[in-house]
Amino acid sequence: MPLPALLCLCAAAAASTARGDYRLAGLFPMHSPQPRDAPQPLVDSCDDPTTFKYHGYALSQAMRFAVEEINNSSTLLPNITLGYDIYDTCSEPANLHATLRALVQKDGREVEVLSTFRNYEPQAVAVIGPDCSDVALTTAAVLSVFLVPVISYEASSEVLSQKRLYPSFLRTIPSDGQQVKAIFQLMKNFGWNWVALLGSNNAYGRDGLDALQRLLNENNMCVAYRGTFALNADASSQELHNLAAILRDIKVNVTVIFANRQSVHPFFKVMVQRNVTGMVWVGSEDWSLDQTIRQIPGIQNIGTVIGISVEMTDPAMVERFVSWKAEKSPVAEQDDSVEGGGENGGSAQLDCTQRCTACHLSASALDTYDTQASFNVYSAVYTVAHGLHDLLGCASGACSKGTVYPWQLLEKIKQVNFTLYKNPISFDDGGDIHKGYDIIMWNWSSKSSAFDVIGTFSVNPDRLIIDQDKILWHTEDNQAPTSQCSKGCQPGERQVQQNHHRCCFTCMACPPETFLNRSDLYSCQSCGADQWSPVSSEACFNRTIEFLSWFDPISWALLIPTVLLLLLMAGLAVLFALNFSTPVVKSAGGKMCFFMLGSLACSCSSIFCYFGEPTLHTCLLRHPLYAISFSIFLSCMTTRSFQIICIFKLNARWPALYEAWLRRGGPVLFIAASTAAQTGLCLAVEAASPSVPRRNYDTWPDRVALECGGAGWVSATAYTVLLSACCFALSYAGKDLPASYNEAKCLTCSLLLHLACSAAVLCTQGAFRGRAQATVQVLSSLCTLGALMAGYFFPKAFVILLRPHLNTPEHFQMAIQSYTRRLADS
Ligand SMILES: *[C@@H]1O[C@H](CO)[C@@H](O)[C@H](O)[C@H]1NC(C)=O
Ligand SMILES: *[C@@H]1O[C@H](CO)[C@@H](O)[C@H](O)[C@H]1NC(C)=O
Ligand SMILES: *[C@@H]1O[C@H](CO)[C@@H](O)[C@H](O)[C@H]1NC(C)=O
Ligand SMILES: *[C@@H]1O[C@H](CO)[C@@H](O)[C@H](O)[C@H]1NC(C)=O
Ligand SMILES: *[C@@H]1O[C@H](CO)[C@@H](O)[C@H](O)[C@H]1NC(C)=O
Ligand SMILES: *[C@@H]1O[C@H](CO)[C@@H](O)[C@H](O)[C@H]1NC(C)=O
Ligand SMILES: *[C@@H]1O[C@H](CO)[C@@H](O)[C@H](O)[C@H]1NC(C)=O
Ligand SMILES: *[C@@H]1O[C@H](CO)[C@@H](O)[C@H](O)[C@H]1NC(C)=O
Ligand SMILES: CC(=O)N[C@H]1CO[C@H](CO)[C@@H](O)[C@@H]1O
Repeated sequence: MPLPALLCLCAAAAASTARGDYRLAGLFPMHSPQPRDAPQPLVDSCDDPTTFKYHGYALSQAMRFAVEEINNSSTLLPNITLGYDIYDTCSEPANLHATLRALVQKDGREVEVLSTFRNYEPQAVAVIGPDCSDVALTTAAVLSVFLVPVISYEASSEVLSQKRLYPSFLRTIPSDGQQVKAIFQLMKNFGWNWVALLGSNNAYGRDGLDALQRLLNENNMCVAYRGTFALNADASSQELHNLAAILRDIKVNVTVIFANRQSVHPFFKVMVQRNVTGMVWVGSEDWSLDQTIRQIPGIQNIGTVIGISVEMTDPAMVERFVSWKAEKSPVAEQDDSVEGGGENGGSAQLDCTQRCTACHLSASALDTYDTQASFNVYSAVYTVAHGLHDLLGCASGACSKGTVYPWQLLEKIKQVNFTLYKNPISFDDGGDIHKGYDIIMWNWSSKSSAFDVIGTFSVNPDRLIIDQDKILWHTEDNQAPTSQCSKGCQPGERQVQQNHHRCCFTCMACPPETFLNRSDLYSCQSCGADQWSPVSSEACFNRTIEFLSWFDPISWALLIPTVLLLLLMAGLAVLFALNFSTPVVKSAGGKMCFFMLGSLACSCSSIFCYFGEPTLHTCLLRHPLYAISFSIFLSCMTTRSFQIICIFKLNARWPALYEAWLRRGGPVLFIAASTAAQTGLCLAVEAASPSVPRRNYDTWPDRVALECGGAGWVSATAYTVLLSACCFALSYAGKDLPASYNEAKCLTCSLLLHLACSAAVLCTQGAFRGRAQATVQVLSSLCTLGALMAGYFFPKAFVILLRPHLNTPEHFQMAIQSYTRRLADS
């Protein structure tokens, strides 16, 4: 008779008791609750031996083992003995009853409701248990009034971490908050973002699913379906068959089941019946190690089962536990159990004996789940012992054995930090043990070791490590299945959500000038002003900055003729100075020649403003400088042509007019007036539309052109064109004058070239931007200036240098005489 008969009796009395200096209460479910036809006043729903639960029984033994070990220890609580009361909490009322019994006062008085429980001394200094979250909520709430430490070994619901509500609750199983994080990391690891969530309809399942759904939603993963199933459903339940149909319809490849083992069993039976196959099932810690589910016939076809389980226990503890249990004689156990015997008569004893022949603790009878939970119980007892050890001042060598109030013990327990079989034991502020998980997988090809550890999840900091090689997927190619509502988009494509699920979307390329920032896959962001991007881009690129740089080869090609032209002007000036008294220079204008050359040089030097990055100065200078000095030159030309016409043609008819023109300083006035007009024009236009440096983004997508704004030069050019036309008209009027005074042919060419250049610049104004625009303008200026030089000054220089005999007063005299003769003849 390996099992003491009293163990099968129910909660009206403690199932098992041992005295000691300080007592612990243990709450373990050793029977399943039985439905009753009518409510009965007595809490006796646990006495049916056919509903015996081996798991709870094994846990109660782990508590006894731990207490005995501590009693035997000479270092932990020396000379102090711990006692225990173990209760069978097979139903919620039984659990509450046991909780209240633990609160009976030490001197035997019943539970009192006092205004303060500071000096309240209950029988139990601490409570180990209860098992599941639903009943733990009650116990934790009741005990929080008395601040009696309650350390659960299996209640994992996240709500219990709220110390505001359950100040005296601690646990040696990680909170579901951690488990949910582990499941989430698992989903993320395999890229599953379209999953179904199912749970049992109790606090464990509902709270777990709530937390998981919240975490998934926050991370843009989607729950295709969420459902719960009843705790007491069986394989014929319509609810489960409906769930099977739904799972087939929604076509997810991954289903998370957050449920307790009792309800998962019928669920998988139905899944097997309804041929739901080829899916990944992710199991919560409560059922993922369950052998009975693993042994449902035909379950191998459901696909891959990956589960979360509390970290594996050191086998050394299990071995010691089992060998302790084996050497424990039944008689000794009978002696341990003193209270509550005999109340239920012989029949229960007989049933228990029959039932519990199979209850003998052995390594093979304990499955992984039992050993893990046993270790949790074992650590819970040790936690209390370490707290007491600290409270009683045992560290000094002798323990005080004084009165212990539960709230004092609670404070000490929260601070414990010790190592048990290589497992560090300490608690966080929520009363949760610092502990990680193993990720396990059901190995269909093995019978004995049905679960393979394929990874671990360590907490604080959270880290998931998966050994991909160990995983055996149900898929043919042994590749991880996908579970996504929509396949990911190509790089640079944004997601356009199709329904209320963020995971279901179509893809749309980001237009040019925008890019997709990977931190927001749903919208394209625009690039900065100095950046560009092609279509479907994930980044912006800097635009190339474009302007006519000094170091550009084209610049050299333009600068060399400019400099040559300037040198030529200087050379001409020198040549004219040396031959200042010759008639050619005189006829060309005398002193005015230098003025003309100077203004041409000014125009020419405006070309330098086109090189380099445009600045405010160069932009403001380039057109006015050119236009004004070029107008000066043209005005001079016009005056000179007019004077020659006067001398030869008008002087004869109206000599007074010419006299007055000369006396009143006509030439100077005209030049000044014309220059002032041009200057005024330039100023007005600059004021209206200032030519300041600006960045042109519109011409090219990938380049930014640095230019000078404003369109003032058009009117300035128009004015010079007008002047040229006058000039041309006057020189044309003198086409029959002596050759030395006759510039008509050369000037016609030059002025026509000027007009052509101006027209070309005007016409191509829109076509060329940036560097090309500057080049065209420089080229046009160069042509115009070169042409005028060639048309006006070169013939004079030619005569001075190569035809000296034509450059004599005699020759000029002759030419004029022959002209007047011809005039008189005609
Ligand atoms: C406690 O000590 C007794 C006697 O020394 C021994 O029989 C028993 O196995 C010990 N218990 C544990 C749990 O070590
Ligand atoms: C499941 O499959 C078996 C054999 O393939 C078939 O006999 C049975 O009718 C199927 N059950 C359902 C519910 O589809
Ligand atoms: C334990 O008690 C025994 C006898 O009562 C005594 O000899 C021993 O010194 C005590 N040990 C400690 C650590 O108090
Ligand atoms: C427990 O103690 C160890 C060393 O003794 C220390 O490293 C660890 O941080 C402590 N843990 C807690 C939670 O205080
Ligand atoms: C699954 O079990 C078989 C048989 O026991 C074993 O050979 C195999 O190594 C196991 N697979 C893994 C990944 O551990
Ligand atoms: C489920 O897996 C199948 C086969 O691997 C695949 O074709 C299908 O797209 C997957 N479904 C989802 C939602 O990812
Ligand atoms: C993308 O967005 C994140 C967060 O808004 C920001 O820190 C990051 O700099 C952005 N990346 C680019 C390339 O703009
Ligand atoms: C783009 O330009 C910014 C500022 O103008 C500069 O800091 C950055 O380094 C440039 N990026 C590249 C890739 O050249
Ligand atoms: C419950 C239990 O094991 N009690 C024992 C504690 O240790 C003392 C002395 O070692 C024993 O006398 C108790 O029976």
